[in-house]
Amino acid sequence: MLNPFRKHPELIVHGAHPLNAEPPLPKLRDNYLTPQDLLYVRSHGDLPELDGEAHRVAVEGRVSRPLSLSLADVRALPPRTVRAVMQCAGNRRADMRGVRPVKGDPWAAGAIGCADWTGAPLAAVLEAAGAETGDGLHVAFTGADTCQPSDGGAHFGASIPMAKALDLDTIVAFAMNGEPLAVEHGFPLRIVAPGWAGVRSPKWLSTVTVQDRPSDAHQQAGDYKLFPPDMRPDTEDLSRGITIDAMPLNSAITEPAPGAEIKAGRVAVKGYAVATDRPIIRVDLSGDGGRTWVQATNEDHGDARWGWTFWHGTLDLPPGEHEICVRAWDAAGQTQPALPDDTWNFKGYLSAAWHRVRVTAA
Ligand SMILES: Nc1nc2c(c(=O)[nH]1)N[C@H]1C(S)=C(S)[C@@H](COP(=O)(O)O)O[C@H]1N2
Ligand SMILES: [Mo]
Repeated sequence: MLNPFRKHPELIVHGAHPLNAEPPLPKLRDNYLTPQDLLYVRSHGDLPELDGEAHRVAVEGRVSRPLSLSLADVRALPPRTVRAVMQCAGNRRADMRGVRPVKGDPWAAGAIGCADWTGAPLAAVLEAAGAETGDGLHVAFTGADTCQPSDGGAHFGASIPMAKALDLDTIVAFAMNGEPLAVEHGFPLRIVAPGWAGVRSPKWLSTVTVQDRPSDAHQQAGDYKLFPPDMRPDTEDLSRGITIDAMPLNSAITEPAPGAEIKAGRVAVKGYAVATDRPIIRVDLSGDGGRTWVQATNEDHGDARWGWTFWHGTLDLPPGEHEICVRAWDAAGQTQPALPDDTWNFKGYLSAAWHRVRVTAA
């Protein structure tokens, strides 16, 4: 079913139309840079198959020279490669379902990946268009896809504030790990807004508009908001929602798998941790639900401001049932909440409590 889009056959498919799928966690942990066929796919509508030569991106709004850019035009600008995590605001939502029901697909911890993205800085595109760049302005994007009626029905749209747009690491990307973007990842051009929820990185980019307010599109104005814990679908009040931009500190166990039956003794545990633009300074592992902890080993990947950290460790587990937990710490000394209850919200966003995996040792 995934073959037309060359995705890995082992992806876990949450829905085929629109296509939403994530890789199995051990596979995700095999490569520091996620191969494109393993990157999760989050879509709200169709997957447009655009013509790489004919497609144009309109750059308009508060600009003195409106542009109609081809892929070749973007490739002609000085290229920039940014190592960055792409992560859905709904990553790990499944963990919140145990607290109370949540809306949306039950993503496990695989709605994330890390890649070398190559493109032109969005700032260079804005400069070529003679864009106004004052504080308070926003850069709004639309994609060529049409969202499901439940997702607003119109073209996908989102925006970022001007300061994020001018960060040289925010790019109009045409390649992932040196390969052209695949159809499902936005061919020919997408935005990569590093460290921010994936929704701020529109795929199949078709318009870039400089304006004095955030995008009116459903994905910006009516969705991807963090609501307070007392709110329910029938009391939804957009004015009490916080726009989700930067992603929180998070970590996950990729091995062993939930429910695994393992040999008692020294048990190898592996996973990832991520903290937007802060380094991960430590990762702790517990084999007893968080009563006692040991330190994991962070693997060295060089300095990548927007990258993730792979870690591994061992736990001594006697025969019996165990709850393995992980928690990461960032360079500001912050760590994750213990329970999904601590941050539960009815849309299941920013699920970042200690990741817990129950195993049986024999
Ligand atoms: N045009 C368009 N861009 C989009 C989306 C979409 O449905 N349409 N989904 C967004 C969301 S919510 C996420 S998490 C990322 C997912 O990117 P990926 O599918 O390449 O992993 O794309 C974002 N950009
Ligand atoms: Mo997302």
